[in-house]
Amino acid sequence: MPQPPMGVRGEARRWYGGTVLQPDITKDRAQAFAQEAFGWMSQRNIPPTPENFELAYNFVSGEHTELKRAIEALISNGCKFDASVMMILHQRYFRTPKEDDAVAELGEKITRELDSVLHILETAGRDHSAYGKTLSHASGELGGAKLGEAAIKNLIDQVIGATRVMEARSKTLEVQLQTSSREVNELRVRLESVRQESLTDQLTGIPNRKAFDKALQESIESSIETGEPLSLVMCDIDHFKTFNDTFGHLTGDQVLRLVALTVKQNVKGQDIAARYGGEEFAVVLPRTTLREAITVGDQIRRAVMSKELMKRSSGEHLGRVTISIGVAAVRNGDTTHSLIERADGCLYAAKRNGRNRVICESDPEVTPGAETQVA
Ligand code: GH3
Ligand code: MG
Ligand code: MG
Repeated sequence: MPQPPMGVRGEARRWYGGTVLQPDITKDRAQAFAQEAFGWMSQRNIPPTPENFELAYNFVSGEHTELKRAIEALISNGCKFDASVMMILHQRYFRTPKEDDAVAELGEKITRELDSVLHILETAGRDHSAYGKTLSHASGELGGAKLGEAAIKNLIDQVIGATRVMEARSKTLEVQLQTSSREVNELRVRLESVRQESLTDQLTGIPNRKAFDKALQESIESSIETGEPLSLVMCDIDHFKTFNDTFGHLTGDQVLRLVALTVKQNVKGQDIAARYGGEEFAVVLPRTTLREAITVGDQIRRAVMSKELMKRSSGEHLGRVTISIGVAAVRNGDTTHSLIERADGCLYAAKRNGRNRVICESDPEVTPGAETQVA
């Protein structure tokens, strides 16, 4: 059986997701449909991406009747199946699950717009075929029995009339298509910004826990695929409760912003610095060994303690804050949970051993399964 196009992570999970494949379909039938789907795509020069294959498979197998009807209508209208038409169809018939309400709402608006584009394309096809019929009728008449002048004039009038109607229709369709495509683009931009917002921490402006979870999961998958190292750095501000109690929560918030900025400024490229929660920050370091990650962690630690804090409104000196850091590197069989757990174990060892320090999993201070509460 032709293999699903690979290379993009997460495809395997999506492969049959959202389709109408019957679970009891026989292997032979599935194989035949898959081959037919690949043939259908290659005939039309359609790139065999997972989304296109999903469409093609469901079309050739005929199990998705609505999709089949839509594609057949487009074929009979002479529609060219380029990337944008395929994308419209995919969005229309195989939408991914809703992320959250705002994203879902925008997704629905886009789908409605895309529906109207599909409708416009189908109408254009019908108009063209009606126009074609008028022309072929006229040419049939002209090529047949000898016609009188009046009959010829009548035929010409019919063709001119049909051409004018077609011209007006085409203009309207063009305007409709332009409007729809502009709206789809605007919605797409808004969707992207809502998505971005849902992955950003409101207080500090850096990626939030959701973004971190996603980044770590993807980085672990990538590290398994490529065999390249991956490290995780977990940071926690020392005695931050006392800081808040002394200077107030709003000042504490400013410090959180400053620490976030400092962490971000001390990582680069593919590294992802995120707010893990409260006064904790995490950095995912792809292609980075444990040793290198310790160096990055220590740079962050030094940078944070080097900042002398001052209250903007009053000029009051607030001293400095320090952070404790735990570092772990990915191992065979690791999950996000196990990797975070080890880095966390190191972080608590750093707390136990006096704070304002970096501890990694190969350090003797780390006691596996040690109590994570620190006095
Ligand atoms: P340790 O050195 O053991 O980490 O001590 P700690 O006081 O930092 O740790 P603890 O877990 O006891 O307290 C964390 C504090 O972080 C308490 C909480 O008020 C503060 N914090 C968490 N999120 C925020 C926030 O968004 N803004 C502010 N200002 N403070 C926060
Ligand atoms: Mg904490
Ligand atoms: Mg703390």
